[in-house]
Amino acid sequence: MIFSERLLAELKKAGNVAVLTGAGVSAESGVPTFRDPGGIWEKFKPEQLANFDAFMNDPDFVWSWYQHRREIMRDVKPNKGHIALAEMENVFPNFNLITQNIDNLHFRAGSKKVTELHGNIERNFCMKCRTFYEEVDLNEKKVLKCEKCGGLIRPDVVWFGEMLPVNELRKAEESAANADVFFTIGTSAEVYPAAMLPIIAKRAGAYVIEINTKPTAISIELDEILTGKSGEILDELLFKIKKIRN
Ligand code: BJW
Ligand code: ZN
Repeated sequence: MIFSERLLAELKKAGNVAVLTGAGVSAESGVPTFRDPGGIWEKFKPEQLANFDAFMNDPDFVWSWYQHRREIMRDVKPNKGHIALAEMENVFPNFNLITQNIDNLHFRAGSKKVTELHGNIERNFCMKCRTFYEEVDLNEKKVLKCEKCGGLIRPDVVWFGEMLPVNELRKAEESAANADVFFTIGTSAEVYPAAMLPIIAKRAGAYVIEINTKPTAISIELDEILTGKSGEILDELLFKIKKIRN
């Protein structure tokens, strides 16, 4: 991949770099994305299963769906993209990694500061008394009940119609507004408010780059599009960055 002179110049001088990642970043690890054809979301749309009403209508079904996805996520490894992003934390004075992903792969790749906008699939909590349950047996295919109050236990992820965690969203918006360079990587940019972040960065004067295998809902608003797999592109980009920032 050939990177533009402009991109390299921006990266050479950047103090504040922010990155928004989506499911595409984990695709090369083998985690299915939400809106690409052929995935586990072909039969059930995210809007149908990732919401409160679906859970209340059939908690066992939605719970077993999350257990199935936990199994997939447990068995995969971070890819070159996650690893490059973890290394970038050490290169730029202020590097903010914001993710919509719930799969823990950024942490497992070594990133220390990660802002998780849509929660984390490894955590669960009681809907009645909010007791947290970090580890659950993946063989439990029926929804679990709280040991303290008998309430239903749900995954600590953000469903459609639910608020994003306030502090995380605020941090993400601040990082976007303060960024010199902003990357939006492996996300279709169809789900709000996360999809606003690249636009916030752009309006505040950042140089905004998209990395994706195909164009997205916001591509035309951005400064530069790098088309291809994020694992490959980020690995090459990190190599360049290390050279120019030496
Ligand atoms: C590759 C690749 C490779 C593949 N390399 N790239 C404003 C306007 C309109 C609607 C709204 C609005 N504000 C709020 C809404 C409503 C709603 C919303 O956005 N709806 C839209 C669908 C229209 N938003 C919400 O409800 C949010 N809450 C909220 O706003 O609260 C306040 C409020 C409430 C009520 C009314 C109004 C306001 C909550 C959103 C929660 C999203 N939750 C999910 C599920 C999480 C749990 C779980 O996983 O089960 O989060 S949905 C799902 O989508 C998941 C993802 O994080 C999210 C984004 O998906 P992502 O990551 O972009 O994945 P894909 O599959 O879409 O894209 C993958 C991309 O990768 C593609 O582009 C590929 O090309 C690319 N790719 N391989 C590089 N190797
Ligand atoms: Zn409880």
